[in-house]
Amino acid sequence: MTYITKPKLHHPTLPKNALGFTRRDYEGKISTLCAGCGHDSISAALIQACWELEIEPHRVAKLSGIGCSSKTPDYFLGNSHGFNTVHGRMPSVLTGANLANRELLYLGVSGDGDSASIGLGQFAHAMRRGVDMTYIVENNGVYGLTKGQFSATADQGSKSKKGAINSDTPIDLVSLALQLGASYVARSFSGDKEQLVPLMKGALRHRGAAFIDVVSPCVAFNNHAGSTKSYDYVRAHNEAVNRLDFMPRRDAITASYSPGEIIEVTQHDGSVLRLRKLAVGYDPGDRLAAMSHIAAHEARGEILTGLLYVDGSADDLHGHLKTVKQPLNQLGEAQLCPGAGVLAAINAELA
Ligand SMILES: Cc1ncc(C[n+]2csc(CCOP(=O)(O)OP(=O)(O)O)c2C)c(N)n1
Ligand code: SF4
Ligand SMILES: [Mg+2]
Repeated sequence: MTYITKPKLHHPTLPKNALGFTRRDYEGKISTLCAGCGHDSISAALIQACWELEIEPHRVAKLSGIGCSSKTPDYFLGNSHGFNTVHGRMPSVLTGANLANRELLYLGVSGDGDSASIGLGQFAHAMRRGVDMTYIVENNGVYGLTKGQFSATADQGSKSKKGAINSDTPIDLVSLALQLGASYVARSFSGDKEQLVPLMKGALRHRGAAFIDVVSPCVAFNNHAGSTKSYDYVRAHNEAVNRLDFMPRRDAITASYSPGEIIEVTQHDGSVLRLRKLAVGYDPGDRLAAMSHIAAHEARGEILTGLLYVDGSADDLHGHLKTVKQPLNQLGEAQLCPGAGVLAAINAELA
């Protein structure tokens, strides 16, 4: 957490949206993450998406768990509601808040450790229940905050900063979200704002469980198999400064590529990601086809990005439970306690 706020003064010529807000009005505190961390690029994309959608900041509730990724809601939408929950528990707290007040826009920000390790059960139930939310996982394959242990999304065979090899099979959250019934499922890369901002805008406007897996390189701990050179680099350069907890300054990785194209992105550790952007003619309306498409590309070592699946007519948890439209704190005593007559009628039905 940082207590350092940005200056309130805005340049008078900054463009404003229809609400009269500049992008600066959607910012938060100054980030304390490592320079070049992919998570900061995701925060910037969220700021852009909310500004472009002309969302009133006070209508947003941002919730997160624990991790570098879960710290990021402090760095955007400083005028929105926020709640930093316990590790892996963001989905249940968000579900409760959402059921109590459906008038807010719910944004859940999490990490791969927060959602695929300790919070896997919570993630699964939020998806299958269709909680109306935008669920973003800032996926770096490690527990960044606690110094780089493998998360459940780490590639099998990848090498940690300490030299340990990951022998476990990775969890693909996108495939899981599809299987569990999420009605908006997408994947992107933190450094591809061109793709990420529209995906976020779509998710924020979607009714139901919208999930975006964002591959987000960790500049400090994302070593993988084949990155021996970078492992050596980190070891050679880091030993002397470890005690100071110093992270070498890096530039955020960016990627620009067209639909249908494949791009190889070299991460800070020298490892290479093969991102494949969905082709223009791809039909995101077929859940089963999306699942097999993802699996086929995964078998070729490619990470498929884009809007993988959307069901525009999906209902959400409120629809399933037939809840009242009014937020609970606005209900009067007469609605909350309908009286002995109503209870007697219910009892009579059960007799
Ligand atoms: C109940 C509990 N268990 C373990 C921890 C320690 N812990 C804090 S953050 C974290 C992992 C975070 O990883 P991830 O969600 O991937 O976030 P990142 O830092 O990589 O963005 C762990 C294990 C904790 N805070 N609470
Ligand atoms: S440790 Fe990794 S995830 Fe955490 S702030 Fe640094 S680069 Fe980002
Ligand atoms: Mg992580």
